[in-house]
Amino acid sequence: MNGSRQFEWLVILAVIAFAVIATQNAFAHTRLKVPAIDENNANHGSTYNDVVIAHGCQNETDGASTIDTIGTVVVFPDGKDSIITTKPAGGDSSVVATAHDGMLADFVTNWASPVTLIQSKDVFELQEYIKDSLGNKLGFWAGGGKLKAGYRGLLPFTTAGVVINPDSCAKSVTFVVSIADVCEVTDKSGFSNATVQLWVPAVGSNFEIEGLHGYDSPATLKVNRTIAALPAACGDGLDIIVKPSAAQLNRDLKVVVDGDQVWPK
Ligand SMILES: [Cu+2]
Repeated sequence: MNGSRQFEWLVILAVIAFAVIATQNAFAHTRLKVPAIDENNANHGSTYNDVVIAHGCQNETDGASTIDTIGTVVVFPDGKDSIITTKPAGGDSSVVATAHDGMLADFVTNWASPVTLIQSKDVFELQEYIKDSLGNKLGFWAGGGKLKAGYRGLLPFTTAGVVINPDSCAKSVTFVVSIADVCEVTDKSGFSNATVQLWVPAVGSNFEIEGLHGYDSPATLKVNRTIAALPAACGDGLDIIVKPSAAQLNRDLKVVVDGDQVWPK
Protein backbone atom coordinates (compact mmCIF):
# COMPACT_ATOMS: atom_id res chain seq x y z
CA MET A 1 0.00 0.00 0.00
CA ASN A 2 1.51 3.32 -0.98
CA GLY A 3 1.43 6.44 1.19
CA SER A 4 -1.62 8.13 -0.29
CA ARG A 5 -3.61 4.88 -0.19
CA GLN A 6 -2.75 4.49 3.50
CA PHE A 7 -3.85 8.03 4.17
CA GLU A 8 -7.19 7.38 2.46
CA TRP A 9 -7.75 4.35 4.65
CA LEU A 10 -6.93 6.32 7.78
CA VAL A 11 -9.44 8.99 6.79
CA ILE A 12 -12.12 6.34 6.16
CA LEU A 13 -11.44 4.67 9.53
CA ALA A 14 -11.56 8.02 11.31
CA VAL A 15 -14.91 8.84 9.69
CA ILE A 16 -16.31 5.44 10.76
CA ALA A 17 -15.04 5.89 14.32
CA PHE A 18 -16.59 9.34 14.50
CA ALA A 19 -19.91 8.05 13.16
CA VAL A 20 -19.98 5.31 15.80
CA ILE A 21 -19.31 7.78 18.60
CA ALA A 22 -21.88 10.25 17.25
CA THR A 23 -24.49 7.49 17.03
CA GLN A 24 -23.86 6.40 20.60
CA ASN A 25 -24.30 9.97 21.79
CA ALA A 26 -27.48 10.33 19.81
CA PHE A 27 -28.92 7.28 21.58
CA ALA A 28 -27.69 8.24 25.02
CA HIS A 29 -31.19 9.14 26.15
CA THR A 30 -33.57 7.59 28.64
CA ARG A 31 -35.24 4.67 26.85
CA LEU A 32 -36.65 1.20 27.48
CA LYS A 33 -34.03 -1.54 27.46
CA VAL A 34 -36.32 -3.68 25.29
CA PRO A 35 -37.99 -1.25 22.89
CA ALA A 36 -39.76 -3.83 20.69
CA ILE A 37 -41.71 -6.94 21.74
CA ASP A 38 -44.09 -9.45 20.20
CA GLU A 39 -47.78 -9.37 20.94
CA ASN A 40 -48.87 -12.01 23.46
CA ASN A 41 -51.70 -12.85 25.78
CA ALA A 42 -49.82 -13.62 28.99
CA ASN A 43 -51.71 -12.27 31.97
CA HIS A 44 -49.34 -11.42 34.73
CA GLY A 45 -46.71 -9.29 33.15
CA SER A 46 -45.09 -10.94 30.24
CA THR A 47 -42.13 -8.96 29.09
CA TYR A 48 -39.33 -8.13 31.48
CA ASN A 49 -37.96 -4.72 30.78
CA ASP A 50 -36.13 -1.76 32.31
CA VAL A 51 -36.28 1.95 32.02
CA VAL A 52 -32.67 2.88 31.23
CA ILE A 53 -31.68 6.25 32.65
CA ALA A 54 -28.76 7.05 30.39
CA HIS A 55 -27.41 10.24 31.89
CA GLY A 56 -28.00 12.89 34.52
CA CYS A 57 -28.85 16.56 34.09
CA GLN A 58 -26.57 19.14 32.49
CA ASN A 59 -24.62 21.70 34.47
CA GLU A 60 -24.84 25.27 33.29
CA THR A 61 -21.08 25.77 32.99
CA ASP A 62 -20.13 23.42 30.19
CA GLY A 63 -23.41 21.56 29.53
CA ALA A 64 -21.97 18.17 30.52
CA SER A 65 -24.33 15.72 32.22
CA THR A 66 -22.74 15.91 35.66
CA ILE A 67 -25.82 16.37 37.87
CA ASP A 68 -27.18 13.34 39.76
CA THR A 69 -30.73 12.08 39.16
CA ILE A 70 -32.93 11.89 42.28
CA GLY A 71 -36.03 10.29 40.84
CA THR A 72 -37.90 9.25 37.74
CA VAL A 73 -41.52 9.21 36.61
CA VAL A 74 -42.80 6.85 33.89
CA VAL A 75 -46.26 6.94 32.29
CA PHE A 76 -47.82 4.84 29.50
CA PRO A 77 -50.78 6.09 27.43
CA ASP A 78 -54.05 5.15 29.14
CA GLY A 79 -55.72 4.22 25.82
CA LYS A 80 -58.85 6.21 26.72
CA ASP A 81 -58.25 9.67 25.30
CA SER A 82 -54.91 8.77 23.72
CA ILE A 83 -53.80 10.26 20.41
CA ILE A 84 -53.80 7.46 17.82
CA THR A 85 -52.25 7.79 14.38
CA THR A 86 -51.57 5.29 11.60
CA LYS A 87 -49.05 4.95 8.78
CA PRO A 88 -48.62 2.40 6.01
CA ALA A 89 -46.40 -0.34 7.52
CA GLY A 90 -42.81 -0.27 6.42
CA GLY A 91 -43.40 2.92 4.46
CA ASP A 92 -40.74 5.57 4.36
CA SER A 93 -40.50 7.79 7.41
CA SER A 94 -41.43 10.95 5.52
CA VAL A 95 -45.03 9.75 5.16
CA VAL A 96 -47.20 11.83 7.46
CA ALA A 97 -49.25 9.82 9.95
CA THR A 98 -53.02 9.87 9.65
CA ALA A 99 -55.13 10.57 12.72
CA HIS A 100 -57.27 7.57 13.68
CA ASP A 101 -60.86 8.52 14.30
CA GLY A 102 -61.70 5.72 16.71
CA MET A 103 -60.73 3.82 19.83
CA LEU A 104 -57.53 1.99 20.77
CA ALA A 105 -59.66 -1.19 20.90
CA ASP A 106 -59.79 -1.00 17.10
CA PHE A 107 -56.15 -2.15 17.20
CA VAL A 108 -55.47 -3.57 20.69
CA THR A 109 -58.08 -5.64 22.48
CA ASN A 110 -56.76 -5.77 26.04
CA TRP A 111 -55.03 -2.50 26.96
CA ALA A 112 -55.89 -1.52 30.51
CA SER A 113 -53.15 -1.97 33.07
CA PRO A 114 -49.88 -2.17 31.18
CA VAL A 115 -47.30 -1.99 33.97
CA THR A 116 -46.21 -4.27 36.80
CA LEU A 117 -43.35 -3.04 38.98
CA ILE A 118 -40.52 -5.31 39.96
CA GLN A 119 -39.52 -4.50 43.52
CA SER A 120 -36.05 -3.04 43.56
CA LYS A 121 -33.95 -0.62 45.56
CA ASP A 122 -30.99 -0.89 43.24
CA VAL A 123 -31.23 2.72 42.09
CA PHE A 124 -33.81 4.48 44.28
CA GLU A 125 -35.21 3.72 47.74
CA LEU A 126 -38.89 4.18 46.94
CA GLN A 127 -41.12 3.03 44.11
CA GLU A 128 -44.85 3.43 43.65
CA TYR A 129 -47.47 2.90 40.97
CA ILE A 130 -49.23 5.64 39.07
CA LYS A 131 -52.84 4.46 38.64
CA ASP A 132 -56.00 5.73 37.04
CA SER A 133 -59.24 6.11 38.99
CA LEU A 134 -60.08 2.44 38.31
CA GLY A 135 -56.78 1.21 39.73
CA ASN A 136 -55.17 0.44 36.37
CA LYS A 137 -51.40 0.66 36.63
CA LEU A 138 -50.35 3.15 33.97
CA GLY A 139 -46.82 3.76 35.19
CA PHE A 140 -44.69 4.36 38.23
CA TRP A 141 -42.32 6.71 39.93
CA ALA A 142 -39.13 5.92 41.83
CA GLY A 143 -37.17 8.26 44.05
CA GLY A 144 -35.13 8.68 47.18
CA GLY A 145 -31.39 8.36 47.12
CA LYS A 146 -29.78 9.18 43.84
CA LEU A 147 -28.35 7.86 40.63
CA LYS A 148 -24.85 9.25 40.36
CA ALA A 149 -24.10 11.20 37.21
CA GLY A 150 -21.90 9.13 34.92
CA TYR A 151 -23.69 5.89 35.89
CA ARG A 152 -26.64 4.31 34.15
CA GLY A 153 -29.72 3.27 36.08
CA LEU A 154 -32.00 0.30 35.32
CA LEU A 155 -35.50 0.48 36.75
CA PRO A 156 -37.10 -2.95 36.28
CA PHE A 157 -40.74 -3.57 35.39
CA THR A 158 -42.82 -5.84 33.20
CA THR A 159 -45.45 -4.98 30.64
CA ALA A 160 -48.71 -6.88 30.41
CA GLY A 161 -49.46 -9.02 27.41
CA VAL A 162 -50.70 -6.96 24.48
CA VAL A 163 -53.07 -8.56 21.97
CA ILE A 164 -53.50 -6.92 18.58
CA ASN A 165 -57.07 -6.95 17.27
CA PRO A 166 -56.98 -9.84 14.76
CA ASP A 167 -59.55 -8.13 12.51
CA SER A 168 -57.52 -4.94 12.31
CA CYS A 169 -54.84 -4.01 9.79
CA ALA A 170 -52.34 -3.23 12.58
CA LYS A 171 -48.94 -4.71 11.80
CA SER A 172 -47.46 -3.07 14.87
CA VAL A 173 -48.60 -0.80 17.68
CA THR A 174 -46.08 1.59 19.22
CA PHE A 175 -46.88 2.99 22.65
CA VAL A 176 -45.14 6.29 23.38
CA VAL A 177 -43.83 6.26 26.95
CA SER A 178 -43.40 9.57 28.79
CA ILE A 179 -40.55 9.80 31.28
CA ALA A 180 -39.23 12.55 33.51
CA ASP A 181 -35.81 12.12 35.12
CA VAL A 182 -35.75 14.59 37.99
CA CYS A 183 -32.49 16.09 39.27
CA GLU A 184 -33.98 18.87 41.37
CA VAL A 185 -37.55 19.28 42.58
CA THR A 186 -39.08 22.41 41.04
CA ASP A 187 -42.35 23.67 39.68
CA LYS A 188 -42.80 24.04 35.92
CA SER A 189 -41.14 27.44 35.88
CA GLY A 190 -38.00 25.79 37.24
CA PHE A 191 -37.73 23.14 34.50
CA SER A 192 -34.33 23.37 32.83
CA ASN A 193 -31.62 21.01 31.57
CA ALA A 194 -30.07 21.32 35.03
CA THR A 195 -33.21 20.30 36.96
CA VAL A 196 -35.02 17.71 34.84
CA GLN A 197 -34.75 15.59 31.70
CA LEU A 198 -38.17 15.37 30.04
CA TRP A 199 -38.66 12.51 27.55
CA VAL A 200 -42.18 13.45 26.67
CA PRO A 201 -44.02 13.68 23.33
CA ALA A 202 -45.05 17.14 22.21
CA VAL A 203 -48.82 16.87 22.66
CA GLY A 204 -49.45 20.18 24.42
CA SER A 205 -48.88 19.11 28.05
CA ASN A 206 -47.17 21.01 30.88
CA PHE A 207 -44.02 18.93 30.33
CA GLU A 208 -42.65 20.11 27.03
CA ILE A 209 -40.34 23.07 26.69
CA GLU A 210 -38.87 23.55 23.25
CA GLY A 211 -35.09 23.65 23.27
CA LEU A 212 -34.63 21.49 26.37
CA HIS A 213 -32.63 18.27 25.98
CA GLY A 214 -35.03 15.47 25.04
CA TYR A 215 -37.72 17.76 23.66
CA ASP A 216 -40.33 15.64 21.83
CA SER A 217 -38.01 12.62 22.12
CA PRO A 218 -39.93 10.09 24.22
CA ALA A 219 -39.20 6.43 24.86
CA THR A 220 -41.30 3.91 22.93
CA LEU A 221 -42.49 0.32 23.21
CA LYS A 222 -43.31 -1.24 19.84
CA VAL A 223 -45.54 -4.32 19.86
CA ASN A 224 -45.27 -6.40 16.70
CA ARG A 225 -48.16 -8.44 15.32
CA THR A 226 -47.19 -12.12 15.55
CA ILE A 227 -50.39 -14.08 16.32
CA ALA A 228 -53.18 -13.60 13.76
CA ALA A 229 -52.21 -13.11 10.12
CA LEU A 230 -53.07 -9.77 8.56
CA PRO A 231 -56.42 -9.93 6.75
CA ALA A 232 -55.76 -10.07 3.00
CA ALA A 233 -57.57 -6.80 2.43
CA CYS A 234 -54.96 -5.00 4.59
CA GLY A 235 -52.13 -5.24 2.07
CA ASP A 236 -48.91 -4.48 3.94
CA GLY A 237 -50.89 -3.31 6.96
CA LEU A 238 -50.50 -0.29 9.22
CA ASP A 239 -48.07 0.85 11.90
CA ILE A 240 -50.05 2.38 14.76
CA ILE A 241 -48.67 5.01 17.13
CA VAL A 242 -50.33 5.70 20.48
CA LYS A 243 -49.43 8.86 22.39
CA PRO A 244 -50.89 10.05 25.68
CA SER A 245 -53.18 13.05 25.62
CA ALA A 246 -51.98 16.30 27.16
CA ALA A 247 -54.75 15.92 29.74
CA GLN A 248 -53.44 12.50 30.77
CA LEU A 249 -49.86 13.73 31.15
CA ASN A 250 -50.98 16.74 33.18
CA ARG A 251 -52.91 14.36 35.43
CA ASP A 252 -50.56 11.39 35.65
CA LEU A 253 -46.95 12.53 35.19
CA LYS A 254 -46.27 13.40 38.81
CA VAL A 255 -45.02 12.08 42.12
CA VAL A 256 -47.54 11.83 44.95
CA VAL A 257 -46.42 10.62 48.38
CA ASP A 258 -49.05 10.02 51.07
CA GLY A 259 -51.51 12.22 49.22
CA ASP A 260 -49.10 15.13 48.77
CA GLN A 261 -47.79 16.05 45.34
CA VAL A 262 -44.00 16.14 45.61
CA TRP A 263 -43.09 16.70 41.93
CA PRO A 264 -43.61 18.95 40.16
CA LYS A 265 -43.92 21.28 43.11
CU1 LIG B 1 -29.63 12.45 26.19
